Amino acid sequence: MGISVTRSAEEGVAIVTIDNPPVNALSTTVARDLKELLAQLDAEPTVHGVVLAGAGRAFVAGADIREFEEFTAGRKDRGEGLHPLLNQIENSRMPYVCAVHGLALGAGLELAMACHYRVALHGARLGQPEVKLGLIPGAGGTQRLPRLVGVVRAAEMCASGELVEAEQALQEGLVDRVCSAGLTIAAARCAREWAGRPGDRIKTRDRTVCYGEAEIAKMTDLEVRVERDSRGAAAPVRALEAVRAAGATTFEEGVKVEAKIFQECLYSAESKAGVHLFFGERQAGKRVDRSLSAGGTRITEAAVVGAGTMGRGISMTYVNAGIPVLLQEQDADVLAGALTGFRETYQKAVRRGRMTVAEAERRVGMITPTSEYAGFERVGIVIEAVYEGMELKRQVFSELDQVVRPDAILATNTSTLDIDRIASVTSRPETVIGHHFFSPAPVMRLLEIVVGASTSDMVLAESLRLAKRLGKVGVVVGNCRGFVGNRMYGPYQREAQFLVEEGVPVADLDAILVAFGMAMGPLAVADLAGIDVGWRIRQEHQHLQPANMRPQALADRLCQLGRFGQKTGRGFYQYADGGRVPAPDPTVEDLAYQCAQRGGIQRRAIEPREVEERTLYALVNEGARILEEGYASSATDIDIVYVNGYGFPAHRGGPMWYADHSGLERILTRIREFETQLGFWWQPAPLLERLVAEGRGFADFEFGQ
Ligand code: 3H9
Repeated sequence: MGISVTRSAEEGVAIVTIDNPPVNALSTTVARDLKELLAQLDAEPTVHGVVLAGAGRAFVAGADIREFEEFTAGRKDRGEGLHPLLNQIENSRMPYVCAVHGLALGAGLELAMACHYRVALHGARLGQPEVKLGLIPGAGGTQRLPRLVGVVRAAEMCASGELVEAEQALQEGLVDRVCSAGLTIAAARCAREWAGRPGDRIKTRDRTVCYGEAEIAKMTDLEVRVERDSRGAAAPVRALEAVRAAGATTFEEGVKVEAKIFQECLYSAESKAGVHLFFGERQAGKRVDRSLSAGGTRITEAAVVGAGTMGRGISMTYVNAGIPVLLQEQDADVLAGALTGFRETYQKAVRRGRMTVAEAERRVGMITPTSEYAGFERVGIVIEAVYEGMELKRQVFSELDQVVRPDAILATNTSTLDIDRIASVTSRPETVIGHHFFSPAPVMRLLEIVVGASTSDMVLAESLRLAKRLGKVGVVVGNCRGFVGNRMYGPYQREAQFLVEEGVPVADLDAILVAFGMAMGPLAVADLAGIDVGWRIRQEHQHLQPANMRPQALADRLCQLGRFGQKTGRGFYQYADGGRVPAPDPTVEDLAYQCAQRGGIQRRAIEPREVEERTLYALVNEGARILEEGYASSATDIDIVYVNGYGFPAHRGGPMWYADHSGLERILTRIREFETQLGFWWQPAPLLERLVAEGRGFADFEFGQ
């Protein structure tokens, strides 16, 4: 780690390179060293301009996130943060040119904006992603960005964490030049050129901000949108507050507003949850022997079996990552429908300006439809995505065993079935693994990687690399029914339905959980996924249910009436004309009443608090069992699954983090009460009891302890 200075061929220009692998995080040490070195350069009369650059794959990806906890725990002093460094640069006697390649994020962009000019390499991306960590920019970003791109655009960027490509940054005024090669040379030439024109140099802080009636009106609209979309997270709204100060007051005052909000965010539970998820995601990708995890994937072509919703989504996910796909489907109509679907999706991206026509055509061309297994001998991976039935999947796997090369990965997209039973029909169970994608596959970030009894470490390591290449968060889970996500979702869904039988109207129940921060309420999700799926599974596994288990009477009744959810226009809600907007249906409330009567269930007024506790503690209790049984490597992995695959609010850190921070003792007390009031299925998980007895949390637990 270090900061080096070289002299450019352009006379009088010093090139300062920040070298703090892997992404040049601007730690307090790097900032201090940089400040000292720049002061020395300032004092050198032969230096007339400085280029700031980053070594390796990025300019600077932000402040060092690892330090945040040290600041809040009082182990390290933040001092005035990065402001002295940035002020020194901005007030320098000579021009500073920032050479941006790869990424300029958070404090990296703030550093770049304190420079007098910015030259970016094609492909670079810039942004203020702090909100994803429950923070706002804290080194002048909310004040300098509006001075370069305008208040409204800056507000959008700071509230969403969106990154912009170099070319767009050029159009929007965030960078001054874009080059396709020779970045440092181009930046040094600029520095030389501008050193000779001191009158043209404007400090970013001195640029004017336009904040008239039009901007104020747009900011008001934006605030409404951000408030609605942030699902209870505070940071996006607070980022707007800071950006607004850029329009309403001086730079110095604006910086003070920003500093106050940044400090409040830094100490917030939301920021701690954000940092927990950030490092948790990185950790999740390392659940394999280190020696196997290095290197790139060897997969250059994939095959997908089944062109239903999941098969189509998975094919597009691969193609979007640059991996061509053979798509096998025996039903000619389904296959033709899939191809039409691909074209329409990519054409839509073209219409929205997200893709060129040529790129759309290229991507459609990367999917080769086939009714046979032709070409399967070439591919490095096959992902099976046929209908969820054990016998069908076993048949597909025994066929694949005959046609694919011995070292190819055989992945199943099953969401519940036993991987080992599927693997057992092949002659190479070590190559079989679960790749459980979530719908819509190109959008949802989660990939549950399900390890069977025979799955080899090589196949696991390759799967983790592949997940990253596909832009997914791969979480390794064990082979139990429903794996991590769906196994926990069962009790959550069950309690939601029981609560409706007990008197909570369907729309109220969903609204309570949406207010908590869930992306959708559980009953709207059930309608979206199809209520019949759970109904069929319950029928198939009836023999496994304890005789005295309370039935999911309402869901069963809805299915008996053919109300399967959105696809039939009616489920827990009703949907007008094949639409997707749920409207409350009084019939369902009547049915709930009848189910309660028949089951001897008492109807009563139920507080929102109980709705939250019953549903969320059901998740937590099952999560504790999964953890104790070793089907997840850590509580953090469960959190990553829930935030990325099930719409759990990121600002609450995931269900296990939420439980730890709500207090396990209180949760256990409530679970015991539910067991007494409602039934045996609320029996507390032994791990929960143990952790409470030992005064520990899920975060402290490691399997096998
Ligand atoms: C900020 O800047 C606040 C300021 O406004 C104000 C301050 C006063 N710090 O993700 P990867 C590590 S807040 C420390 O696997 P990729 C990461 O942990 C910050 N470490 O690679 C991992 O380590 P390891 C604003 C960091 O290519 C390694 O780098 N910035 C940081 O998939 C590789 O990471 C952000 O929020 C960091 N800032 O993605 C950006 N960044 O190998 C956060 C990365 O030991 N970072 N590491 O596991 C990212 O979004 C992604 O890591 C990035 C690379 C896109 C950069």
